[in-house]
Amino acid sequence: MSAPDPTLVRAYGDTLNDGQIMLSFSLPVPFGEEAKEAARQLCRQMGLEAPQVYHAHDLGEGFTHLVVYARSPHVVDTTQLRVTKMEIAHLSKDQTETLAAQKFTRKIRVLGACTGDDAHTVGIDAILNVKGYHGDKGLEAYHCLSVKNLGAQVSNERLLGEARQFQADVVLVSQIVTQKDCHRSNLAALVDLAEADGVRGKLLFICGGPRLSHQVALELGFDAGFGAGTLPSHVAGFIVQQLSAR
Ligand code: B12
Repeated sequence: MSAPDPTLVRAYGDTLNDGQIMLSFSLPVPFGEEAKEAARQLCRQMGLEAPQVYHAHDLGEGFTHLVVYARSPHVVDTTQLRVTKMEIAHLSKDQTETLAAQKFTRKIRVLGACTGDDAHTVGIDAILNVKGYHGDKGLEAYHCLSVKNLGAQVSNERLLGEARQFQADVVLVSQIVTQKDCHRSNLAALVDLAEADGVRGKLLFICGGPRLSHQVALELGFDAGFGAGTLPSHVAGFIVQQLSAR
């Protein structure tokens, strides 16, 4: 097989450069042939070729869930991509502890919460709880960190109030639900509130969630953002390196 051309990258389905992609979506159309044809027409309007409905499922109440396989004729030149990435080394727990011992005489105080209406605590717990995630110990296991986890559905006002009381150095915010972009508005509102309270520059603000990236976090006024698959050691290493540099 010849090497892929990085200037002409297409989606890969069965063979290199076949442009095949799979889409999953729901339509407010009752389950049946009309729903499948509506899905195919939508795909053609998106510029996709030869759409095939691989799966259709009756969601009830006049809705259908569909999975469509289709060919995209478009290409991406990956040599021209400019992506904002975290320019920081990934340290092991021991390396982070050693750096912190050299740089700080007290524990770094980390306050975490899942904010707004969001009740998904598994992500923030994976980062903070001592047991951690994927065999990687959580921030509570670090000697250099003192951690407080406020849990779910914490308002921005309460989070900043608790940050003041706890004398936090770092605020960790989890946003899992992204319906109607509520994660963006909620995170932006926290930054506005922190600025109004005069604490934005004094604390390290970090957000995370499966549909967040470092780039989006910076756009929203945060210091960093972590996405799906983040390990606690990524976050601990970032915190200690970032605060050491300040
Ligand atoms: C478990 C679950 C629930 C549980 C949550 C229990 C709990 N205590 O957390 C329950 C049943 C309560 C629930 C409820 C709902 N859920 Co739900 N839920 C899920 C599910 C299946 C798994 C989420 C999870 O635990 N992932 C595992 C963790 C480890 O991964 P993670 O969250 O991505 O976290 C990692 C990273 O993102 C990152 N990270 C996360 N936070 C942070 C924070 C910081 C600071 C950092 C550094 C890193 C970081 O690190 C973590 C480790 O790597 C997802 C689907 C899915 N497969 O993701 C839907 C999902 C998130 N839920 C969804 C929805 C819609 C809901 C409801 C609205 C359903 C309803 N109609 O009632 C409610 C909302 C309740 C509310 N008010 O929030 C949607 C969200 C869609 C969207 N785009 O917004 C999803 C995606 C399902 C779907 N496909 O539709 N849910």
